Amino acid sequence: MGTIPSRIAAVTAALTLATAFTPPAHAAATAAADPAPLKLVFGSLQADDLEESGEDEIRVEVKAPGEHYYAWPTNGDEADTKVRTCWVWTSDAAACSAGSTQRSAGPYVHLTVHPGATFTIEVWEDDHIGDDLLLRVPVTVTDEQPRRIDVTSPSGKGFSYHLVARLDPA
Ligand SMILES: [Ca+2]
Ligand SMILES: [Ca+2]
Ligand SMILES: [Ca+2]
Repeated sequence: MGTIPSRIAAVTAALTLATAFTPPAHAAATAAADPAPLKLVFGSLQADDLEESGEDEIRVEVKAPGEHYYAWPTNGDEADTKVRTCWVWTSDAAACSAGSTQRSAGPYVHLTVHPGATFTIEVWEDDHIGDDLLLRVPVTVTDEQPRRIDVTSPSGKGFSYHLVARLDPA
């Protein structure tokens, strides 16, 4: 995929784009009051079975209509991940299983969204030939609270990742 400098540029752009997610026109038109914005809080990402042998090199991206950026790691690189590693961004939102090795995931690019917005979280494994998609989570933001995102790789892929996140009041 892209070179590291272009990834850093993408992350820098994302930091300014993160607040650009806006409610769709119909939501703005029908809401009596402004819908309360929500923030995407990443909890944890656990590698139960790797895509490669040894270590997977992983990153998290977020895509929305007209937007695409690298959410983690924020240095534009990938995180070297051994089997049973559980990356923890936010401990009270994490769901690491017993026997996993918890590691602090450090910072991620924060996203603010409004009810009615849609976005997709993707986890990728860096590869020379073509990066491998480990997880894809489409999210539609609703007023419903609490909003929890809990997804595992489809079975039969030869790898398994478990991502947990939530939407909190911004
Ligand atoms: Ca590898
Ligand atoms: Ca790789
Ligand atoms: Ca690979």
